[in-house]
Amino acid sequence: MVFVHVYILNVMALLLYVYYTSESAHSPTDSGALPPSGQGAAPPQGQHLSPPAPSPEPVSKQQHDTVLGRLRRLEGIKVGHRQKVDLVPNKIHYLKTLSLKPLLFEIANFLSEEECKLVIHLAKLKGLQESQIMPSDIQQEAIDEMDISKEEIFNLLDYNQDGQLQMKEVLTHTRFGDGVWITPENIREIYTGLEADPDGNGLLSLEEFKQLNTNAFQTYLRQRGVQKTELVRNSKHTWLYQGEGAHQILRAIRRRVIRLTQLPPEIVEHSEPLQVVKYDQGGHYHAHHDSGPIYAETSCFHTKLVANGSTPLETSCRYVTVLFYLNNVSGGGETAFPVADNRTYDELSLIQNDVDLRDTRRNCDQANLLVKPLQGTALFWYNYLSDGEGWVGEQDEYSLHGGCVVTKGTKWIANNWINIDPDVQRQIQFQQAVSKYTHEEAPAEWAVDNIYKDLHVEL
Ligand SMILES: [Ca+2]
Ligand SMILES: [Ca+2]
Repeated sequence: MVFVHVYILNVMALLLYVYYTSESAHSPTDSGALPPSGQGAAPPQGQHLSPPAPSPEPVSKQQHDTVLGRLRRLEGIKVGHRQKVDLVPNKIHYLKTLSLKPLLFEIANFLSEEECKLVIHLAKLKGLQESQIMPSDIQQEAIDEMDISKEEIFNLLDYNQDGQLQMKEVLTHTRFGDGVWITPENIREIYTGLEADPDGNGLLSLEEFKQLNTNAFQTYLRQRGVQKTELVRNSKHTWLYQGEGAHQILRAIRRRVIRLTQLPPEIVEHSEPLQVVKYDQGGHYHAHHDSGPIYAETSCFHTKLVANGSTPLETSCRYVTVLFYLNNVSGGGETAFPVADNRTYDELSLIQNDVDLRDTRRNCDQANLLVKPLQGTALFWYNYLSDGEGWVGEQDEYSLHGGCVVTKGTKWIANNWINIDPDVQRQIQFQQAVSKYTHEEAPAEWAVDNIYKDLHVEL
């Protein structure tokens, strides 16, 4: 039910945006729902909503140093730069900078062929599950329970405030969570099927919008039947435990990731297990962020147990992604970074006329950066910027990426995410709590699969 959660999260984020902009004393003539200037492009997924939250009691640099250390962050220098890294004895690896926004590196031969084969083998033994199940009506019910008027939603969507919803404004709205991926053709199909646009001008007025259910688009498509290729992601995955007692190769990969990222071993050791993903021919994953934006109210899945009270906004707090290619793919399956090193990031400009740059079934060829899968190669990038104090800062929106459609053969990858709470106090409390249970019987709620239960980790 992650998608329900993510959907609500985004609606909440939009509402919070209204709240923050209303609070920030613009002139009373401001609508409150729009950013103060520029393109009028309030990011639909709520990025830019508010500055990252200052910790209630800011932790001094000294405290960082004594408890977890300041987080090392590698330097990219410039695109194409190569630096030696010491990962395994008697072997030289090079870290090649692929982009600075996001800070992204490629490491050839990070895994040996045997290691790749073994990870695939272990994943098969474990069994893989569909990464995305068909959406259900639960989402609609959840939204119905929220007290948001149609006018409010319309105003939030109508970024250019012209009283009409353009195609791209509708498309960004439909990108919440793991639902059906909606294309411009779908929108036209839905307008016709639901007679949603009786004046036929291709735009939705407030009156036309009011006639639709909040989730009318998804509901319509589900009722007409949805193929797996029409979902946000079309793959199977499983999780492999990497902690103490795990297979020696999985342990070795974790240690190598620690050397690569130079992040505190205790943080890496208590991050998510290894996710192994299989894309069959025709599989894809449209462009997305691995972890969400951070607002004052945001909490992380992994530190929820130590956080005081619950908050409506949660995300996985994946500071770093390390992605491994486990095989050579016969056709397609590149990793696309549509806006890598773009001058600006603007969610709405990702959709131009009928071309949606996030669509990895159609538009990978227009991505700023494409990485071809090559067995053993690892990609490593930061999903968050630095806060300037040696800790996790704002989300790096440029880390938007997706898996291009596999046109021939099968694609196997694995992901290691390193989870760090942007609130250093909470991360410290989390580390203290988990280390307490390292050598004794942990209460059930501290089992790895429980800490990461919101990510559906089953070990
Ligand atoms: Ca508009
Ligand atoms: Ca119309």
